[in-house]
Amino acid sequence: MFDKILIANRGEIALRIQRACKELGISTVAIHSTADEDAMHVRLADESVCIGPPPANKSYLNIPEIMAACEITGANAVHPGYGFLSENARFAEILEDHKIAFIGPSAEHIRLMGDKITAKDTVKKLGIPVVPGSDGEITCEKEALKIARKIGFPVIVKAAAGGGGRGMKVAATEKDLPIAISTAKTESKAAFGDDALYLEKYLGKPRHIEVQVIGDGRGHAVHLGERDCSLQRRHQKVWEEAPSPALNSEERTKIGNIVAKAIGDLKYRGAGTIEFLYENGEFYFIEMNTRLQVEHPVTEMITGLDLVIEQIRVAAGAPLSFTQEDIVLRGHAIECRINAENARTFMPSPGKINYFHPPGGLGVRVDSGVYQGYSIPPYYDSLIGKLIVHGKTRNECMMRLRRALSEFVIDGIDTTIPLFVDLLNEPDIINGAYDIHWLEKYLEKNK
Ligand code: MV4
Repeated sequence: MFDKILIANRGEIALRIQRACKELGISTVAIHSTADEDAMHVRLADESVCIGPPPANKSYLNIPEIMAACEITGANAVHPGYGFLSENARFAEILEDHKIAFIGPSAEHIRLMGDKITAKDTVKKLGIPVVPGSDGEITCEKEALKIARKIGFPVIVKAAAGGGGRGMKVAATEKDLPIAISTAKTESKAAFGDDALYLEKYLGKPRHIEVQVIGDGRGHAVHLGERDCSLQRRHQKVWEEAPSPALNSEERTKIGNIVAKAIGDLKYRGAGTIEFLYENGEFYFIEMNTRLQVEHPVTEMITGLDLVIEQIRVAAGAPLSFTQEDIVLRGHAIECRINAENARTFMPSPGKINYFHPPGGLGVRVDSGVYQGYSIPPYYDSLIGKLIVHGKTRNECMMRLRRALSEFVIDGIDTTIPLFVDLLNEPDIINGAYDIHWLEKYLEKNK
């Protein structure tokens, strides 16, 4: 097992990883920018290293500085958290070259899934259902049109280097296809330096349902059920819940077993998430994330597992401490992302927190890196915490969530807390009857 882990991240996730390290008796190294000298992740770490100025590309994305921090502290593993370097295959490779463990999958698996065309091709061959489409890169307009006619309009053009909603264009009819292709190509080249595109049938009203997996790198993998992340705004998740209100237990078991088998066959090591669109009772793979996700706590709440501890164990070469039969999904969990943003306009709201009172009680978890008196710097994303609530049933969970939100006080800055209070009064939310477009439509209606 590792004796010292460097955490290459900030905010709530850096604290989350430190907690797991402490429970395993592993000492922690925080890295931070000059903007984060007063951050909680720095205060709570055993050691800390300032690695650069505020902009992320000079600090949290600065690989040479992070390697130097590993060297001077003698860290023998790095946990990247989410965002920043968490899906950077080159970073995983450099660490490997320096005999420092990357707490995540192999560089090869990160690279494989980072290219959305090779990812889709790989999982399809492993038996995971995918969205009908081009079976690889589209190389000319004529060929694209032929495929589009075959699968039927509307179609969506996606960038191989994209993901998370970047570089996508919908073509409603034949005449829209050339423009969709050329703009997607130009945008993808500019954003990623890669203009490879692929084509898919456009699904109109799907849900976003993702399956959590963990593999030991030797062929054993288990699934930990799904999360429904359909409530998004501009490709940012806002509310996540497990289990999905849309699935029955047969569907859950079926897709879970397909995914676990595939990920085992890949000899995947670490935690991963297989993202699907779900429509009319069918699952369609879209992407795989090869990192810990923001919303992992809802899975922890219904499984009782500590996903970060399991990530650390498999990264150290240990087998999984459980089998599929050991996993029991219990009750219901919902996560609300608390952003330092205005709840109506979503304008960022950095600044000083004058008063901070988090909720507590049975079934309530708050993962946050902020504290009373802390000033949120303007340089990073606006997630300042997550409220995660567990209950025996979805209804109990929502009652508890209302109660927890009513206790939560954050003064001095705007937060997204009032949005969740409103959402919990919406019949569609109460009934779990929402798709990926529901939230944007709701926000448009209630402007
Ligand atoms: C789609 C789609 C409809 N049909 N693919 C957006 C993010 C990226 N991960 C995939 N995305 C989509 N892919 C097909 N074939 C609609 C979306 C999409 C979406 C997906 C999940 C959650 C929110 C979304 C919002 C708009 C579009």
